[in-house]
Amino acid sequence: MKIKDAQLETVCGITSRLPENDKVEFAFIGRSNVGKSSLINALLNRKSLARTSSQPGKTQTINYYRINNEMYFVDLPGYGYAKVSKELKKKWEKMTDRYFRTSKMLRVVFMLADIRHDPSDLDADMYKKLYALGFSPIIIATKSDKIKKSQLAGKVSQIIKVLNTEEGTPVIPFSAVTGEGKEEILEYISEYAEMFKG
Ligand SMILES: Nc1nc2c(ncn2[C@@H]2O[C@H](COP(=O)(O)OP(=O)(O)OP(=O)(O)O)[C@@H](O)[C@H]2O)c(=O)[nH]1
Ligand SMILES: [Mg+2]
Repeated sequence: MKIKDAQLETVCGITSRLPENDKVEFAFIGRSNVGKSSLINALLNRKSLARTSSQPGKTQTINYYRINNEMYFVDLPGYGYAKVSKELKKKWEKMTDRYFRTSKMLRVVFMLADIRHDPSDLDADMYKKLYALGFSPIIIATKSDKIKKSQLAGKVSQIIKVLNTEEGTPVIPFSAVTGEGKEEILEYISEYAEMFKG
């Protein structure tokens, strides 16, 4: 897929109404700091369209990036790890939960997990919730540049095991540093965009 145009179109906070988009949405979810915003930048060939930080808890709103006037990438606040108050974490959780439950145009969820670590209970709960809502999340194993090639297959199996993913769920190793996995993810996106086109 060729990215011709990408721009941040809508930003929603805790009390905002969600936009009524008429184009398909692809969402990116995962623990704070796992690399959601970095993945979006990598897919769009942009350095810092989506704001990133080494401090967990950077993305605090639902950010809709309009791509080629045909779809949206939706960046979400992370869960779990951010060093912010419990109350704020709860609010972000409510906000993303409301998005997953009510967005009419959300078609595909990419769920990110750091390739170095076993997914947490929060990750497993998120995967289950998304599945129960009718999504079949595609798993992205992020920061693959941080492990040795020889560890890759084992780490991927571990993610599949701990998340207890449904048969056939793709798990794609990805690195925002080397670009590993980027083309494969873009291929999924163009296939789904075609499939869900009006
Ligand atoms: N080595 C390496 N670092 C990465 C990669 N992806 C992201 N990072 C780093 O991880 C940190 C967090 O990245 P973000 O993209 O801001 O993560 P996020 O999931 O959007 O985080 P929140 O918005 O806080 O939920 C930043 O310091 C990134 O530079 C990667 O593939 N490899
Ligand atoms: Mg972010």
